[in-house]
Amino acid sequence: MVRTPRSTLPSDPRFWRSPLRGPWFTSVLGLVLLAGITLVFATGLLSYAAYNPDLSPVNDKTPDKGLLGFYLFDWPTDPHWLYRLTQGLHVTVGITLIPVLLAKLWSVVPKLFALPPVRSAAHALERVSVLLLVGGALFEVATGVLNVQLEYLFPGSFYRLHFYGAWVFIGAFAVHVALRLPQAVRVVRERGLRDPAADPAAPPAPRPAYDAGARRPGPYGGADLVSPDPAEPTLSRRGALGVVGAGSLLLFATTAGQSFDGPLRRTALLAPHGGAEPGPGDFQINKTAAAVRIRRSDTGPGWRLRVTGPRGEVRLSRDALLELDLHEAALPIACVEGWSTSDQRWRGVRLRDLAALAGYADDPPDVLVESLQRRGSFRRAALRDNQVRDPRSLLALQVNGADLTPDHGYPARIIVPAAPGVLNTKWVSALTFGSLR
Ligand SMILES: Nc1nc2c(c(=O)[nH]1)N[C@H]1C(S)=C(S)[C@@H](COP(=O)(O)O)O[C@H]1N2
Ligand SMILES: [Mo]
Repeated sequence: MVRTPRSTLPSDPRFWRSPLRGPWFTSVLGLVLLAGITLVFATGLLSYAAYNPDLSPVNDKTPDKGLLGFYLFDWPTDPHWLYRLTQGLHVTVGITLIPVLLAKLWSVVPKLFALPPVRSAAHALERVSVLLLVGGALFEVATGVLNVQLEYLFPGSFYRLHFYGAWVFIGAFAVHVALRLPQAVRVVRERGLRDPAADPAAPPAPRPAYDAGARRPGPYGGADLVSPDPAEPTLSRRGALGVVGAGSLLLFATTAGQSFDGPLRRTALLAPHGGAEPGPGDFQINKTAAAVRIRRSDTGPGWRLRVTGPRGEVRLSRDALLELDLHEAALPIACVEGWSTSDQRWRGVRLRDLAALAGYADDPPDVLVESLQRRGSFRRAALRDNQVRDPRSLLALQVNGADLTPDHGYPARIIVPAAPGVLNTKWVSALTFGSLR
């Protein structure tokens, strides 16, 4: 056999010599991504709905979303661990998919350089959609990971970037799936999860001829990714999938612990948030009182809770609140960043009892919650009537048998079943019932 001289131009298919590339490898990775990305997108949409963005501008980070809010619904309060599950999946599965995404991109990278760059109008459209697909995927991973790791990197703008980026990405993803799914399913159906190249009894796969005339464009104009001049394999395709899987497993194992307490949490090396404090408040802290400049004088004996409704305003000291009917609820904190706690034993005044104080005896309405925190995001949040009505929704004064610690929101904080941590306002100073109707 006459060896052609090695090519140095990436536009030449012979430049790409890895024997791993081929439709089987790309199809298996593609099918894994199809399942995983669908889950990550769906849980991402749920996360947005869980913020109650349609209830009040204080909750909505993307007020210009227009039709993209078509699916919003009233986020339920049952099961009480709902957001813990959906957001834990969103972040953990998203991170676990990173090696699969990178391997998939690597497997198709020769197409990026294929010549001619545009063969037809349809091909041009397809290339634009692939640009949005790849760019969108990398953008969503980057903004998501950076938000978890360095939450101050995009003050306020993370939600906009990640939300609109997700819609651009998913549009391109839908087009891509429609074009490629039949082929991927066929390849994996025909060959199963066993790479035929690894099976000595299998007939040799047909080698595409790469002289320009004989090069048949595939159904979408691309060559079939198999190197015409492969290097000696050092790893089988299944072995390569194993390496990708091991990478994913490593990320999973160093992320998933953030959804659990105890020793498991210490395995969450990639989830840097929330130092716990010793004692009854021994669970994650998102932002400390010092970090958001809560002053001791703000939370001392002079603190009053303002409860407002049609009857006007009531002011209550902490002692006065402790005189009211106190109730317990076992509820977790579940943050948008993916970490969560197990159920903690909260004790405090029911929101619906406070609504009654404000003049809504039978039919508690929405409420605007304000913190005494002066700067920064999440110092105000709106809760929907179904959340106010739930008997487990509390203005908590104590947790796990002791007063709240300053970092967990002393003198009083909100805790609502199934809601994202963002709605569990700490250092509460005012509740305004019915203002959002
Ligand atoms: N006032 C105020 N309340 C707040 C926040 C905040 O920044 N300011 N952060 C929220 C977020 S994002 C989360 S996840 C929870 C975390 O509660 P924890 O620190 O007690 O675990 O508090 C919520 N309450
Ligand atoms: Mo959070």
